[in-house]
Amino acid sequence: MKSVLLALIINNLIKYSITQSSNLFGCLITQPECPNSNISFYLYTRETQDNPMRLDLNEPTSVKNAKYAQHQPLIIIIHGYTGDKDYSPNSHLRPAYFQRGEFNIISVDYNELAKYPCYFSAVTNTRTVANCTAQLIDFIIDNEIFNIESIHVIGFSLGAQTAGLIANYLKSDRKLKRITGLDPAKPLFIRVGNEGRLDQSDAEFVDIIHTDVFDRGLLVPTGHADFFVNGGFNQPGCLQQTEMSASSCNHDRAPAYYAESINSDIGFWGYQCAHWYFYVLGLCNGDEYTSKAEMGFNTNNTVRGIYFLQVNSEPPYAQGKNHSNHDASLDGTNENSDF
Ligand SMILES: [Ca+2]
Repeated sequence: MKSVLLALIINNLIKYSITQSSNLFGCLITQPECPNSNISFYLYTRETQDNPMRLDLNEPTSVKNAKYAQHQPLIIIIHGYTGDKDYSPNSHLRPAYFQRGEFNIISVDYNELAKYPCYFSAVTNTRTVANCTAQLIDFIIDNEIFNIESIHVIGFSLGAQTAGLIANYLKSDRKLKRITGLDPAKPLFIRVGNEGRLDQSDAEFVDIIHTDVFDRGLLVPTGHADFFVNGGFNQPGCLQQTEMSASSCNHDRAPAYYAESINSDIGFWGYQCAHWYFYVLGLCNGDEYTSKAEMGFNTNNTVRGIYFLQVNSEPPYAQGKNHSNHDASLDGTNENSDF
């Protein structure tokens, strides 16, 4: 029996080693090659938001001749662990963008490389996802479909770290205009250097929203502008969630807040504080002498530093410039929260 099992294992290892490696859990570690059959790109415009076009560099005309919205920005969205083109943050962001107006949105889909329970494999695969996304961006710029100034990359969780890695693969004279990191993933990214994760060297402007720093997200600020919502933990309303864990809820609020910011009249305004520890010690507040900055869609690319803000427990989350309910206590409670 043991020899049969061993033969099966060896047979599987040989089979998968031809095109990609896989362990007994079926976790794929893809070959580092682009284009890659496990990484897909879908273009959405307002007109095609329910029927996206596949962009495939194996067929360059699919990229060159795609029906882009002329003279509109290009937003590239990268999902995280267990995600896909229709999962968070795509499900939050695309409808919000198209509610606002016309955009070109490319959703990266690498679901096959990020399946549960394969987190370690998924992290390894992000290098190839970043490489293939960089290849697509280079092609788009080389063929003058978009200029680099009009490209904004947004990644959630593992996708935020992937967005940062794109910088490692773009043609050497190129730097992305803006990367937004939505609660960049923490596991396996705490001890890596900046070349292995999203940091402010990866784009002209890197803004980051932190919502789950005690569990799935990173506490360390690595952008030009880092926004810690409710201190970056215990998002109001998440303890009452029944459909997902509190941590999942906290983590998923980052794309929810960004999506709301796209069409918000009052906006998410944070106030500056020199350090997260100063915030939790209660040394910072949103008084009139403190610098303010808007989080999300409208974040100005000149913003620098660390900002804090409170939100409501349910949509609309934004509280505008109202910081009167600020409470930096570690349990995250404040007058407007419901726990
Ligand atoms: Ca980096």
